[in-house]
Order: sequence, then structure tokens, then C-alpha cells
Amino acid sequence: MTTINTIKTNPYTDQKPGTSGLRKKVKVFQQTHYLANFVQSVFNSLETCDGKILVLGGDGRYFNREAIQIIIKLALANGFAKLIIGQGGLLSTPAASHVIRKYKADGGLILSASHNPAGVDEDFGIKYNIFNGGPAPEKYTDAFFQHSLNISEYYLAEIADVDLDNVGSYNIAELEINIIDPVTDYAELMAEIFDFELLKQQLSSGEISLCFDAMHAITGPYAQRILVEMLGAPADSIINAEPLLDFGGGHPDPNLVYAKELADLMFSDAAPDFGAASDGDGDRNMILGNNIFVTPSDSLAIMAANATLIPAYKNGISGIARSMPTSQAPDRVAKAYNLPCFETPTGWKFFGNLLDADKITLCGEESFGTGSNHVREKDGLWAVLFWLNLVAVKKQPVAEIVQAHWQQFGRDIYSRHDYDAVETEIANEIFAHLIKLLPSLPIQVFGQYTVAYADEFCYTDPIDQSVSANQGIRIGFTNGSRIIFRLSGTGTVGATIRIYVERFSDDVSQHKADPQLALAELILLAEQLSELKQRTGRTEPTVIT
Ligand code: VG1
Ligand code: CO
Repeated sequence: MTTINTIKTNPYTDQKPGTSGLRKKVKVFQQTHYLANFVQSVFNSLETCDGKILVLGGDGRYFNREAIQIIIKLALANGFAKLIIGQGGLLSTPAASHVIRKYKADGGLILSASHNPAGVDEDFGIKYNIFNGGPAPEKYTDAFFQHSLNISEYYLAEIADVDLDNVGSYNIAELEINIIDPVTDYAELMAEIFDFELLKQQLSSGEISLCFDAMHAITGPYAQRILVEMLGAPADSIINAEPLLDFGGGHPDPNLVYAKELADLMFSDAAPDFGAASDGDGDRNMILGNNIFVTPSDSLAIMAANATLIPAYKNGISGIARSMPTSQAPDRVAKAYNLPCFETPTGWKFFGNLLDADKITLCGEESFGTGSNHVREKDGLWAVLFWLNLVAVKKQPVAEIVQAHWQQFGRDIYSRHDYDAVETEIANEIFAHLIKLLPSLPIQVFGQYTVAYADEFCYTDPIDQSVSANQGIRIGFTNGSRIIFRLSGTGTVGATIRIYVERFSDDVSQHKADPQLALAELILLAEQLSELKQRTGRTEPTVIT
């Protein structure tokens, strides 16, 4: 008989999930009862845990294993019937989403702070995904938070730590523990979606050469199995392949700044045909070709325009969705192909309903996230395989595919400027100032730009009619250009201000333009309207993507 202990606790007041789960410094998570409080709050908000199946895994960062052992004890005490856990406590975010769906689990806990750095002084995170495999929508996360504010006790089974390293199934009291290989199910799914025969031919023969940067995070083992073992790419096609507790001290965010080694290679004479990187938990992707970087917004548009070349989408797609700050490039494809196109708030949880209702097949975010109806998360390696499959079928370099797309649809020149770790109070003042300014902006003229609308984005979910207000400030111009301001919901230090700017051009001579130059006037306007530089004392953004 397993002893279940009732542990008395007090609420923490800061357990409100952000854009993608609860993210804090490791030291915060290591406070007494902190993790248990949050997990118990999640469990308390579920109707019942009795007899339920829960998937458990994380990106392998510092504190992953410790957290998993605590959660196993909580799950057993709360009456779960079965835990499906990735071997070593590992599961990439998209693989976890797939495992939840494939084994008809009731939900999953994913341990990750995604693109945030890892290590004893860095970040940890946890999020709950529901039965459809997707991140819990706001009505769930609001309930988690409410429970966390009122918690007084949690329940812990008195058992020894579970062996996470051997695949197999066994029982502890009433709880079945099933340790699975974290890659196998996911790899099988990829083989169903893409033309693995064609990819194998071209990757193993060197017809397509590639470099994939796993950034010392979760995708190392996935890329090794799929790209090298299944598709025959040379072993040295993967760099930073070994997952490390601190991701090698790097920032596992696949962009030109943080994946510098890859970026330098792809813009050098030694560049292979194809380059890509993923993030801490494997849901983001960066796509590069020989001397070209594909913006995530363009990537979604190009995928949508070419989807029928991929086996899984050969009969067409039902629609596209993009997050509000993502460029309007996908909308142009939707219009041309007469497809529905949806604009959602930032965060993957807003795509779930549209995917479940088959209103959309593809969706994406400017923040290096793309995905489809195959899971309910964005999916880094899926995007890489999609592009490789396109290059293989079209027999065209990445640069040619992108330029041909711009020629047909025009180019949405795009950039995002991030100001990290701004003092929270100053950031709030900037937004208050902007909100006050909004009503006075329409029809004002700034150089070649006339304001058409200025508002705060409010989303009504077309499926369940739930309303999400205050999802970012939009200033739209009569020529379709936009400036958007948002506060990040994934940071752990102060506030991160994101400014997104875009401008459309169907002038082919503009298609080689450097976005920073082509957008200079809008960027300056964004800085002036927000008074960002005066108010923060910053002279330039922390990161430009
Ligand atoms: C950021 C991105 C958003 C993404 C989120 C989670 O959120 O902008 O598009 O969905 O990260 O991605 P925010 O609130 O910081 O802008 V991940 O790969 O960190 O789970
Ligand atoms: Co991520």
C-alpha cells in the first residue's frame, strides 16, 4: 500500500501562465513547494484525475529530471491511471503533442522554457497540454492560476524515484508507468507526411547537402534518427547535436543572432544547399538556403502555396492561420487560392480550435513557428522536412523558390525588433502612452504613410466565441504597411518589448533589399510614436530578426 502524504502549503501569487505556460528562473522553481503547488493547481482544475492518462516529458534542460520525479509522485497521489514518459524524461514539444494524440491521453505536462536559456541560473518552465495535444486554452490557464492562488495542500505519494532510463512498462501501486522512446512515434509520423524515399535518395547521394543546428537542445536525437539514420544524410550534417543540461550555455533560439555558427556558414562560400535550426524544445525552426534566410512569415506563405507537392497535403489545404504580428504574406496566398485565412493572437493555443474544426491545415507565427494539423503544436523538424521535401521535388535552390514566390505574390518586407529586460514600469508606461495616442492617429500622414486604423487587437475565437482582448497594439496604414507593439509573455526578467514592422512591395527591384533599410522609415516612426528610446535610454534593440 503506497502512502499518500498531504502536504500543507501556501499559495504563490506569481503562477499565472504566460504565452506558453509558466516560465521562471530555475531558482524560483526550486523554492519549497513551488513546482508542486503549480502542478497540484493544474490537477485541481481538472474535473478529476481518476483513471486518466498523462504524458510527461521535457526538453532535458537543468531541473528536468528532478521535476519529473516530483510530478510522478503528485500524479500517483492524485489518482492518474497511467503516465507515458519519454525515456530520460525527454520529449520535444511536438513529439509530446503527437504522443498525447496517438495514445489518446487526457493531457500532458511539458517541461520546457523553450527558447529561453537553461542552467542553474537560467530558466525553467512547465505547461499543460489538453487531450487534443495542444497548449491549454486561456479558460484552462485562467483556472490553473485561480487554483494556484487558493491552494492550501497538495498530495504526494511516498515512493522511490522512478527509473526513467529504460524503455518499458510497469506498475507502481495502481499507476502504470510507460517509458517510451521519445523519437520513434514522432519519426513514424514524419515518414507518413513526407516523401521519405525521395528525401533519402537526395540526402544520401549529396544531391541536397544540409546543415542542421540542434543548438545542444532536444532536437539532437530527433535529427540524428530522422535525417541521418532514416534519410542517410552524412553524420556531420548535424551540429551541436548533443543535448546538454545548459544547452552549451547558448540561447537556444533559432535566429540569425543566436544560431550564429549556422548563419555564418550559410552566408559563406562553403554554404551547403540547405540550413536549419530548432529551439530548446524543438517547436521552432529557422530555414536558410545557400546565402538566403527565409523569414518565418514568408516560410508559411511558401508552404501554403506549395502544399500540394507534399504527400500529406496533396489534396489541398482547408485554410491558413497566422498570428496577428506575422506578416500578411500568407494572406496573399490564401486570397489567390481562395482559401480561408485567420488572424489569431500570439501563441499556439489560439490555433487549436481552428485545427480541430478543420478550418485550417497550416498555421504559423513570425517567431520561427510553423505547423499543421498533424499535431497541435508548432513543429521545428516538420518544417525542416517540409522545406527539404519542397527543394527535392522542385529541384530548385531555396533562394530561387523564395524569389519566384515574391515575383508571383509580391514581398512583405518584414522585421521584428526586441528590447529585452526593460524595466517593467517603463514598459508599462510606454504602452499606456501608446494606448492614449491611438484615437488621434487615424488619417494622420507620416511621410509616405497614412494611418488607416490604430487599435488594440481583440480576438473572438470563431469556434467557441471566447474573447481575448489586449493582444497587441496595431497601427495600420492605407498602403497595407503595419507597425505592431506587444509585450512578451515568455520572458523572465523585466519586460520585453517587441516591435514588428512590415511593408509590402510588388516592385521586383525591391526584392533584394535589406529589410532594415527598406523599413527604416517605419522603424523610425515606431520609435518616435512610442518614445521608446527616450523612455528606456536604449539606443538599439537587443535582437533584430
Ligand atoms: C513568443 C513568441 C510567440 C510564441 C511563444 C512561444 O511569445 O512571440 O509567437 O508562440 O514565444 O514559443 P512572446 O509572448 O514572448 O512574444 V516557444 O518556442 O518559446 O514555446
Ligand atoms: Co519552443
